[in-house]
Amino acid sequence: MTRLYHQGVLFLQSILLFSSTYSSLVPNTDNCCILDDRFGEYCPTTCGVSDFLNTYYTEVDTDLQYFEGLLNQIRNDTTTTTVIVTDMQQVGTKPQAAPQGMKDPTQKSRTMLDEITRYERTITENERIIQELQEILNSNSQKITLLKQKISVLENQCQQPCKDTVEIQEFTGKDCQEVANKGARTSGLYYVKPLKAKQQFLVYCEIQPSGAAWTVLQRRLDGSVDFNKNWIQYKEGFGYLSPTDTTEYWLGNEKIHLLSTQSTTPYVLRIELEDWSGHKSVADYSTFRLGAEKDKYRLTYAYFLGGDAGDAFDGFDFGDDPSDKFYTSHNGMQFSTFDKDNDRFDGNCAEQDGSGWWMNRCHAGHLNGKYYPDGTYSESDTTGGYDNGIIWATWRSRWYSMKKASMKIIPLSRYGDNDDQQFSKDGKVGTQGRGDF
Ligand SMILES: [Ca+2]
Repeated sequence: MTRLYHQGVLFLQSILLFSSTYSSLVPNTDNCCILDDRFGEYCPTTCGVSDFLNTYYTEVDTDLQYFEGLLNQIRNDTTTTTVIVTDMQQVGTKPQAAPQGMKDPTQKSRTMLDEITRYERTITENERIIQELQEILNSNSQKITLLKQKISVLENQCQQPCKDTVEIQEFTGKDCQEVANKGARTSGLYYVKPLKAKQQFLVYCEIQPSGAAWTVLQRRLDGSVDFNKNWIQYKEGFGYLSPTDTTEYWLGNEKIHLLSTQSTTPYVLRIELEDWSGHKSVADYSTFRLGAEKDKYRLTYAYFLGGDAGDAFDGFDFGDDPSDKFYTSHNGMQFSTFDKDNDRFDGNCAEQDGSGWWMNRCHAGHLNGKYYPDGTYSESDTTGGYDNGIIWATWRSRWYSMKKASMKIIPLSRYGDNDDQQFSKDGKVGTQGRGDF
């Protein structure tokens, strides 16, 4: 189209030149600028030119309109091209804004990308959780396997006949002495049934080679049992009996009552002590009896037989008050626990000292007290500043707690058969201790 446009322009220029240079009737190259066969053999006159123009007017007008159309088209194309070039330049220099029609799809794409990213994160997190759960599952599976193995072992054990691991001797009697009288010669656990007892119960019998047999009522040796118990617990007994007598316990006030009052034959009570240096001592009391519960398990005995531990049950003069000895004696005292105050004190001795005992106001001998390793203790070690250890004031200070202590009884008739009497006949009493109540 560009070539046709130029041809049209040259043609118009030729016509205009011809009109302005017409001057002669004889056409030649000098006077006729246009020698065109369409004008014949003459130079075209004004009319000729007019006819010529009229003849070609329609054609020329058509051509002109055609050329005008071409020009408009070229102009539009040029404008479009300019816009495209400008846009391309802008694209080269800065981000091209999305056409209006592209905004929604782009926004949708971005939203979709955000969603995809979010889902990817969720998937990653879930994969991590799944891995953790898998590890827990594996751990639990291992535990289950171990438990199944243990169950299998236990099932095999359960299919075997039940066997008591604690050896209980076959002999029985109303007390350990009767057990020994029937032939028992081995110390250990025996069932006894005092005359008034409704049922038999287990005790540790300490049987001497001579056949004399002690029934053990109480034992302290390592502090493994808490002796701060209530009335019912002291009544029924607590702690643990063992075939080797290596555990701590209180046999129980009701059992002690049944044992000690079952016949006219009096019992001897022996107190055995050991300090933290390994020194041992005893204190024996004749005709020991423990009253019934209705009399609050009252302690009575006839007299002090002897023993190098001294007669702490008779009280001790601590030097604080002239009445010390009277108010720390134990013969005739009822039993007290923190929940049953039967003492002679305005306060509650059992509660203050954390034990059950035949409290007066309060004590000179106190074998159910708190266990203090190494023995020596002080007011600052206690609650309220009370001497609450395992005390025997006629042998050691009130601020010295025994390493071991025990209480046991034997019929007076067999008392002389003891193989291990540890005191002289005059029952020499130690005086190094000081205590209070
Ligand atoms: Ca009281």
